[in-house]
Amino acid sequence: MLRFDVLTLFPEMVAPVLAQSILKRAQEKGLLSVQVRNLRDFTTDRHKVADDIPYGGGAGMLMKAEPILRAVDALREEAQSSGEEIRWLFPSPHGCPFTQDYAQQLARERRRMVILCGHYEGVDERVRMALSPEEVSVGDYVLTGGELPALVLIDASARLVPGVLGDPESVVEESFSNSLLEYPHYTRPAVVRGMGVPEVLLSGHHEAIRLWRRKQALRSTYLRRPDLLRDRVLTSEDQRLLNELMSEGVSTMPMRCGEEG
Ligand code: JDE
Repeated sequence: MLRFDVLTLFPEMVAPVLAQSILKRAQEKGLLSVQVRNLRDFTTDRHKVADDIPYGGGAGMLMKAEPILRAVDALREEAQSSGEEIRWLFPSPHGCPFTQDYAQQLARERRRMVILCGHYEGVDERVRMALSPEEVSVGDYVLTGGELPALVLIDASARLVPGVLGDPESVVEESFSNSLLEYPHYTRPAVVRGMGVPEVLLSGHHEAIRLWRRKQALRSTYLRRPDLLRDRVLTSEDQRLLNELMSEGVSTMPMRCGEEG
């Protein structure tokens, strides 16, 4: 069972997402367990203050160290009494990049994983000093807090736990796990606003379908993420399919990403 605790000032940013769809079912099946805990419950003052202004001045608020460290102590005691070990995760733009391999590693984790969600402009540095948590970044941008990254870590790892997805093949075949992008998919009806379905997919010819899909995956990867192709050793089949694409003059598509161009 994959086990997460999320420590957050905003449990309502996290809990409702876990109560939907595949993550909900994974918990019902006993394959995933997530406890969302409110950091405000670990404040000691009457007004339950969890943030404060930075020493030295400057804009914005910081999360106070003590409520977080009290929550950490409570979790440590809880884990100790049940003989569990803890892996501390800290979503942050300063962290190591979260990748599919990283998700795979979390999916195999036997320890309890506690995700500390920072907020505001950051967290008092003494939390890092006391805990040396594993900082993990879900991308090179700044968010308002660690709650969305926490959900990203849980979602990306939970779906890799055997039994969470219906069809185990869908995990193996898809993008990144075999470092090619996906081939195009079609479902009924056969014609949508005048657009048909590639003939081969209706043929029932399994080997032809497999080759078409492989070729389309190579085409899509070549056009959108050529970096993924450069780093891999091609099988002779992939080499042949790529050669076919080249001699067909693989039709290029303009790529527009973010605000560039
Ligand atoms: C995680 N990619 C982005 C943000 C933060 C200035 C403003 C805010 C120390 O904890 C945090 C956590 C977060 C939320 O996570 C992300 C993120 N992967 O934004 C800050 C830091 N500097 C601090």
